[in-house]
Amino acid sequence: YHRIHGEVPMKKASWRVVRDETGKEFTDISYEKSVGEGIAKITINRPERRNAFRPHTIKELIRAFNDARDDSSVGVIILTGKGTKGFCSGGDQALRSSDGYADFESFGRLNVLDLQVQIRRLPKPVIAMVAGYAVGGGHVLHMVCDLTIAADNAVFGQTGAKVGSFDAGYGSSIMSRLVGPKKAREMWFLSRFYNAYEAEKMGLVNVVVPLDKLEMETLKWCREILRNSPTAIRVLKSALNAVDDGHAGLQELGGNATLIFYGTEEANEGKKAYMERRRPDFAKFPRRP
Ligand code: S0N
Repeated sequence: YHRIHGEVPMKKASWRVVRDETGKEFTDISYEKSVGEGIAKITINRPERRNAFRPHTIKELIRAFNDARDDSSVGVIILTGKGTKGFCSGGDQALRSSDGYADFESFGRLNVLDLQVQIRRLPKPVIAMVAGYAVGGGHVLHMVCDLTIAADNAVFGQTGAKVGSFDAGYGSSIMSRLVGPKKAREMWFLSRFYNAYEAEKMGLVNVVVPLDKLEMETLKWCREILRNSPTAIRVLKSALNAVDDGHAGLQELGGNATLIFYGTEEANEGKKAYMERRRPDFAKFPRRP
């Protein structure tokens, strides 16, 4: 097997900066694509606040993720935080108001919930590359990613019960799936922090690597994924989420079945017959056991 597939190359990526739709640079994030490879990297860029997000940060993240989804040359997306001290420390507490988080508007938002759903439904793998703190809403973000590669300085935890907030959506249900119901209660009720190795043992992260190897290891995982069938991965992601995501999960999985069916002669016969104003002839297609 290895003789056929060989090792993935261990080389640095060459990153090209992507600007927003109007040609301006993003302010709260940076968005890059690797030259000649199908990897996009989205970085929360507020290191002075341990990469806490404000509504504007989330709006930019949503736009970058949309672009990465629509770009058919991208096969895998890395989500990370600027610097080595924080992946993301959750919502910016200085901006928390009585109706969510408010930055440039007179009302608050919890638009990070939209981002969580977007990552979950995005038909390409999203990998959280975590150095430093992934806490509060930042911890939930790494949990909704498909895979997490952690540096050995990473710290994981929920702070909600300490700072008067909670995520009763994915932040609770996905955590319970990942670490089990007892451990999830421990994480939320006690607001403890866990180091990278404890997180690995709990099933919160896929692998722990030395900080200076973090990006290289993440690239290795990306390249391994990129060698594999994009359609298989697309269907698998929706299948792995389907039960937990209920109707929305089945819709995503079902949409993939339709997408694949459209590529068959059988489906095409239905469309062709309609266009040619004749009765479709499905008799030639096998009724498989
Ligand atoms: C991350 C921590 C542990 C880092 O500690 P460290 O290394 O000692 O650094 P600090 O000196 O504490 O921090 C450096 C500077 O960064 C600022 N800062 C850090 N985190 C935040 C933050 N989240 N908001 C605003 N500022 C932050 C510090 O203030 C400091 O600034 P200066 O240098 O000016 O003093 C430590 O910083 C820490 O514990 N941070 C707070 C973590 C936290 O409680 N996060 C919020 C948790 N809640 C959420 O994320 C909710 C998310 C959400 O949006 C949501 C989702 C679903 C449903 C509900 C909600 C909801 O919010 O209600």
